[in-house]
Order: sequence, then C-alpha cells, then structure tokens
Amino acid sequence: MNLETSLASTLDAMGTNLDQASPEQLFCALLRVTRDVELKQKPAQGDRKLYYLSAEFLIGRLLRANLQNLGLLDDAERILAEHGTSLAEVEDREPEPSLGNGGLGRLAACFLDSIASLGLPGDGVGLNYHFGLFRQDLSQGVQLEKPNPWIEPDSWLIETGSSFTVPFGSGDLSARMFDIQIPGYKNGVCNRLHLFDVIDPAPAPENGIAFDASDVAHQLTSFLYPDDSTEEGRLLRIYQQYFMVSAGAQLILSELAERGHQPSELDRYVAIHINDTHPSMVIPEMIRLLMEDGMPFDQAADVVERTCAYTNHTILAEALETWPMRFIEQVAPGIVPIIRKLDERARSRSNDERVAVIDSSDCVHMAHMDVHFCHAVNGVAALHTHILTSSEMRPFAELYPSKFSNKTNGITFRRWLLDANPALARCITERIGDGWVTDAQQLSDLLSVADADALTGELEAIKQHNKRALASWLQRTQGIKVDPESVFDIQIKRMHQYKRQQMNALYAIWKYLHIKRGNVPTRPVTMIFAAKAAPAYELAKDTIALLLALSRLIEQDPAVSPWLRLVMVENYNVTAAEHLIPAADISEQISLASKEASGTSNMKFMANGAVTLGTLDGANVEIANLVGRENIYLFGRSSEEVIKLYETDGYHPWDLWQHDPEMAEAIDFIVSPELLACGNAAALARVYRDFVAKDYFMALLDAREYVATKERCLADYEDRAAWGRKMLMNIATSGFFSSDRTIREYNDEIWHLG
Ligand code: NBG
Repeated sequence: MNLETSLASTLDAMGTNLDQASPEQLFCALLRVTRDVELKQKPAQGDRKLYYLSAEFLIGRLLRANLQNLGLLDDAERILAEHGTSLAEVEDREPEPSLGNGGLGRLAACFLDSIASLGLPGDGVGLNYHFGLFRQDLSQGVQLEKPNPWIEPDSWLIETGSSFTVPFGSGDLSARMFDIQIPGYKNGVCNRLHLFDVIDPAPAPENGIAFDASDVAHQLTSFLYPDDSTEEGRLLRIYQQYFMVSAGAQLILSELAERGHQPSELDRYVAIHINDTHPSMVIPEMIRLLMEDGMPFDQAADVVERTCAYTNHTILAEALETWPMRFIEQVAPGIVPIIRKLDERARSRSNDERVAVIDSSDCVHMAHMDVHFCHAVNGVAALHTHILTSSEMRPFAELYPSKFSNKTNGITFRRWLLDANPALARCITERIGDGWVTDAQQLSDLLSVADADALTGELEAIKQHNKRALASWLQRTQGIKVDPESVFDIQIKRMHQYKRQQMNALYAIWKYLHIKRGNVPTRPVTMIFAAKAAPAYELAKDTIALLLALSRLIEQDPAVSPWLRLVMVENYNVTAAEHLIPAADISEQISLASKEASGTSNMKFMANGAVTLGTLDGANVEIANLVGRENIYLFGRSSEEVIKLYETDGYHPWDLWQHDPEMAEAIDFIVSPELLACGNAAALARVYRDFVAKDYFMALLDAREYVATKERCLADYEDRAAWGRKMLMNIATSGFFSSDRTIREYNDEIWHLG
C-alpha cells in the first residue's frame, strides 16, 4: 500500500492536505490510515488460542510502535519531513492510554507485542478505563490527582458491536467490547486487545478523582484501582474484576463455539492466563458457565484447571487479594456456591489450613484459588520464584511441586530500543545487522566487533545526544532545566517504600551537606525521579513531598546547585519513560532485597546502556550474572539476611540512627528549618518519624553502603573509556531479557499454542 496516497486522501476527506494540516489533523489521519492497514491483517491462527486476562495493559502511545511493526515507519517519517514536519511533533498529539499502573501492566503490553510478533494466536482481555490511574499534578509541592482522560473521537479503540451480559447480584449489566489492534513485527499478523466497557460511562469528576463508587453501572470503568480504603471502593474493585472475567469467559466460549468446538474441549483449544490475582474469578465463572451448559461440577473444574495458568507478581502481603465472601455474595452471587465447592475440593487435597481457599473468617484467598485450580504457576524472576517456592508459597510448592516454574520477565526490544533509541538502534544495526530486532540474543555479537574502541566511543556520543534530547524535552514539557554534561542518575518506578526512593532521597541530603562542606564533585550530578504514589498511600505521597522539597532547597542554594540537581518529573508514564531511559547513565534499582519480584525498567535501562546501581533483588540478580560484577554496582543486605531479619524481628532503625551520626544527620535534616521552609511540614514530619521509628523496608540498614557505592560509581564514571566498556557489556548481554524469549518459554512450557 502507498502510505502517502492513503494519507493524502484521508486528509482530503478531512478538508485539508499534507502541507496545511495541523499536527492534530496529521495525527488523526495517520491513526485512521494505520488502523485501516491493521484491520486488513489477520489474527494469528492455530488450534489453541491464548486469552491473556489482566486488569492492566500499559500499552503506551501506539502510533510510532504500530507504524514500526507494520513496516511503515520510515515512509511516515520521510513523508512528514518532506512536508515540513516530523513524526515526533505529530505523535506529541497522541494521548497515552491510561490503562495501567506499573510494571505489571507494561509487562502485559510487552507480552502482547511478542505474542503477535512470534505469530502466536493470543489476545489480551481487560477493561476500558476512561480516566486511568490518575494524572499527577506536582505544582503545589505535593502530589495532586486529576482524572487522566485519553479517549478521543479518533482513537485506537474499535467498536466491535459485540456485548455480553454480566449477571451481578444487583441485576444484569451489559459489557460492550472494544478492540485495539496489536500488530506483530513485520509478519502480517494482527492480534487484539479486547477491552470491556459499560454502556453509559460517567463523565470525568469535576474535582480530583473522587466519585460515587456506588454508582456501579456508570462508574465501573472510570478508574483503575478505585480507592480500596472504603467498603464501597473495595466492592467496586470486585465489580470490575467480575465484569472483566465474566465478559471474558463468555467471549472465550463464544469463540470456541465459532471455531466448531465443544465446551468439553475447552482445555484442548484454549489457554487462559491469569495475570496476578485480579482476574482470578475467571476460574469459578468459567465453571459456572460450563455447568449452565449442562456439565457436571467435577468435569467443569477439571477442564478449567487444565485451561488456566497463573502468574504471581509480588510477595507483598498487601497485594495478595483476599475478599470477604459477603462482598462476593453481594456482587456475584452466582459464583459463591462454586467457590465453596472449590474450597471443599482443595480441602480434599490437603487439610493444611494455610492452603485453604476460604479461611476461618470466610475470606477468599484469590492466590490460593489460583494455585489449586491452575495447572501452572510461575514467578517472574529466578529469585522471586525461589522465594515463592521456598517460603511464601512453600506449602503449595510441596503439594504441587510440578506446577511451579520460573519465567523471568522480559521487555520488547522493538519499543524499548528500536523505537525509543533510534540512534543506538542504528549504531547496533550498522555493526551486526538488524537480526537483533527479532532475536535480541544477537546483541552479544557486539562483543566481537573489530572496532571495539570506536564502538564504545560511539555509544558515549549517542548517550550524550540522548541526554541533550531529554534535557530539551524536560524543558519543553515541564519547564525543568538540566545540564546534559552532568551525570544522569535515574530512578523511575511506582512510588513505594520497598523500592526505597526514600533511601535515594537520603543520599541527596547527604550529598547536599557534603557539597556544602566544600566537597564539590568532579562533575555535577542530576538525580532524576519519576513516580506516581497510590492515592491512599500516605507515606508514598509524603516521599514525593520530600523529593519536591529537596528539589527546591537545592535549586535555591547557589553553593550547591551548580553541582547537584534533583528533578521530579511530573505524571510518569510510558511516554516519559521512553524519553528518560535512553538518556540514563545510572539506573537505580535499590529495592530491599527479596521485595522486588523482578523489575523491568532495570532491563530497559540495561539495553539502553545505563549501568545498574542496585541490590541483589528480583531480576538484578540475573543482570549481575550476565554483565559480570565489574559492570554493575551492587550493595546492600542479601535477600536471605533480610528474610531472617523479618523472621526474628531483628531490625531496629532507632539503633542504627543512634550509632551512625552521618546518616542520623541526613535523617534529622528532613525536619530541619531549611527543608521545612521548602516543603510540606506535615509530610516531612511523617517521613522523618517513619525513618527513625519504623522503616519497615530497612532503608537505613543499607543507606551507608548505598552512599559509598554510589560515590564509587560516580568516581568510576570519570574513566570514560572504562565506562564505555561497561555500557557495551550491558547492551550486549541484555538480549536474554527480550519478552520474545519469555513468551517462547510460556508457550513451550505452559500454553502450547498454535
Ligand atoms: C510488579 C512487580 C515488579 C514486576 C512486575 C511485572 C505488581 C503487583 N507487581 O517487580 O512489583 O517486574 O510486577 O512482573 O505490580
């Protein structure tokens, strides 16, 4: 097809042309043309089809990625350039879909890209949130939450005309299905992401994100993760989950019938993947639907168990969902007798109370139901799977040893290297060809190129170019000035105590005081943060307030600001990550060992030539093994030590505070008059109190070693040739973390598609 002709005629129908169209019009026209091309492509075919059920799909902007996968990107860039504009300018008009929160949702999006690119039959199933998680506003020194609308008259959503009836206790509700096309990389395949929505969605709330959570019929798809600190909010989450899985299960059965198969053959022709516990109710719901069709309970439960698989994404207790049965009774009474029967079934396999589906207070443990009634269960990095099987889910692993396996997470190199870092992608392709785009392991060929010194020099120049590009993006979009000659030290991820942004803030204070005493660094350092805090998570919001206060304090201090900057990027999302990651020198992966299941930004940074500063947690362990100890900066207590400290109640931050005057000084500074003058006093006081009295995620335990390791890392940065070799080693060994590899493993060992 000729992109230019299609574009011209689409613009013509809009009453304009390539030379006169505004960026908005060009975006709309390109979107329409791209969508039409996608609609002509077919989903991957095969006997067995996957349905990937997830509460989140953090797909990011789609225009560039889709043009790339369709093989139209170069043409689009050329056409726009010939008419005096650029794709960069046009894509800035694309609102980013607000369909996810963090790594869990981005992983689901990378997986959809890999599934389509590998030509495997598999669709995503989720919800069409209108206002997403929220839009973050930092203008007043604290995080304020606003709705984040993204659905415009021209969007990637396609109205399918299909809908399903979801039987809630309060009456039926219709689930309308929209599709987003998921093109594979240059293979003619186009799979789908199915998103269910209510018929009559509510408009955005006027102020902030508060809304009437009891108005289920209109608000069900308003926000991702409604505030669960109230009963109504918790109920709404169950409404959302049941809506998604009931409509999803009906879609699966109707497609099975369309393909000419019987419900009893479900396990032969379908694989259902449960991404974390949010879609767990698909198990009882599918059994209910099969029973409605006349199948006896035992047979239905067996078929469903052979069909479903479950991934666990966290060991944090707060995220392992348990719902009071009375809530489920109210929302989805149809599955209550089935869950009770499943509980009996589980009890017939083990009388260990720790593995019960329903506990003594009549609460349903979603993860327990998943492990009993899925045929496969996996963790997302080697260490995480080890911790799951050896401690968190040990009784389950003993009961079902063959169900458990590890599937280390991955990222799609097409979005995170080819699209996000075109300069690096070009440099790599010039050296080793473009095979790495579909086989990222080929990146290791970079280690045997003849001109290694020239290559590392080029990597350095590309990094510098990307840092300048980030500086101008920050200036243009957020009014933030940074110096591209400084070291870019970046921590971007959800704001959470276990990820320990607060420990990084302590480093900033230590460094501030150090510089004030006359110890100026060889080169200025720019510490960059980006993170959203869950609206009901007070301490996480307080940590944002701390970072904002520090940012102001440093900026206002002429003795320090030439040497240190602290930047908090507003409204972190996929688009921001695409600007930040290619420009990073240092990748901060400093979670408390044992707490980060995997991490995936660590992989994106690595592939883009940043050097990791981190703990031996999650996938960092595998990164360390691949790059070798001289190409990563590790510090901190091991996961075994941390687990032991929790078991023995052996951690007391107060003792550390008393015995480490240097760190104590940094902590006390949080409530110093200087800092209080720059920020929200109540928030700073709460952060301070938590540090000395609780510090549940042990930031103080690792803080001293963290500061020392970061200083060593910054000093090493000055040996530019050696740093260039570290960058090269990181890029060249990152191929293991391709989501194509991860998906092949899921397919070979769990799904068996095609
Ligand atoms: C997150 C983990 C990350 C992991 C992603 C993807 C949740 C519940 N879990 O460590 O915190 O990389 O899942 O697996 O968001």
